[in-house]
Amino acid sequence: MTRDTSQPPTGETTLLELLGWHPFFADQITDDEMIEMPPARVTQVHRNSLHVVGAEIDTTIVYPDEEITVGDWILLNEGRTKPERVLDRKSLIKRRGAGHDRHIQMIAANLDTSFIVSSCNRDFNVARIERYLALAFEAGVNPVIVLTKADLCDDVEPFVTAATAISDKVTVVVLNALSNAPKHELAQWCKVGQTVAFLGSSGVGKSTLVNALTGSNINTQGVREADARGRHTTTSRHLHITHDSCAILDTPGMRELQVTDAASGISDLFPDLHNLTLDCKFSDCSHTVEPGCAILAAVKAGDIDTDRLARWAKLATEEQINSDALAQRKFKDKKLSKTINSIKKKNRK
Ligand SMILES: Nc1nc2c(ncn2[C@@H]2O[C@H](COP(=O)(O)OP(=O)(O)OP(=O)(O)O)[C@@H](O)[C@H]2O)c(=O)[nH]1
Ligand SMILES: [Mg+2]
Repeated sequence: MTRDTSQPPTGETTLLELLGWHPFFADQITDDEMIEMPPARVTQVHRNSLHVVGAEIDTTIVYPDEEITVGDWILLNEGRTKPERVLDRKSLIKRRGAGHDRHIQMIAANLDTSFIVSSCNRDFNVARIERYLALAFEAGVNPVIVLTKADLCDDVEPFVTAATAISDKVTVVVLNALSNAPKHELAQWCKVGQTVAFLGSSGVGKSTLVNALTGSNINTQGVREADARGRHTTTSRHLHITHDSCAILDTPGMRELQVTDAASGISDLFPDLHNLTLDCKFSDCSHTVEPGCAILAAVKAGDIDTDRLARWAKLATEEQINSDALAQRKFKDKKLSKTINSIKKKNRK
């Protein structure tokens, strides 16, 4: 925590507002429930516990049966020891978890803006930024690309040009995270009541940006000289609450960012390619050999950047494989639980 939450906030802002409380959540509970089951926001998730903060609440509680992620709003039980209810989420950023079962890993809930951070050096990678953007679009979270280490770069223009070309729906900001720039350059997304997250590879400056916005002193470490890679300094997600601006989530650099259940996010990111696929003769066109393929026709006419096309194809194929596998697993789980229930029923007779 970067704030002593037992102290009332200054001015008209309530503590719940500083935490990101919003009519969307208030509409889900009655006045009586608000008193009996006080709302609190999950600021950290551990294996067996959650850290939650609310009005006069700043405590660790047990992890319930239901899966919960950082940024969730919960209603606490009377003893304030466990969640009674998880409120519906305004947004949810998720990816395919590690392992063979292709389960979904929730990264953060109820974000308004995700700052996708990359530095103006060898870390910069359009395909990786596109992955983060697809996840943000899918979640309905506003993405902003933040290019750091401008002070260490002789010419930021090629980085800015490449980042700006990714999507006309995304703003690009270039700055020195160690200066005063983050406070004013990111101010429009960091108003009271908003929740923002910093996402990106290790070493790009996510914690440095959190420090710049909150005035705190989260641990940061230099990157490896040889390849500009970070040292995975931040090891868990932590939602920081500020006195006078937004709630800010710092995240560890993600080694692998596999997309799943993100078809509409990918379409939002590549709307031109998605629209072309609708003109293909066959609805299951693979865009490789089929006659009447609108994508192949556009390639032939020189209307498409083939590198971008290859990135889209890779992302869309990966999404489909992961989502199909997930749907199959869900189907199998459903079948299994049906079988178990019918055995239980028989045994009861
Ligand atoms: N000169 C300069 N250094 C920066 C800038 N942003 C970050 N750094 C430095 O880069 C190193 C890594 O920054 P961190 O903030 O720890 O990076 P991170 O993204 O949080 O990394 P992980 O926690 O490992 O995911 C630190 O030494 C920072 O001081 C910048 O804009 N300019
Ligand atoms: Mg960090």
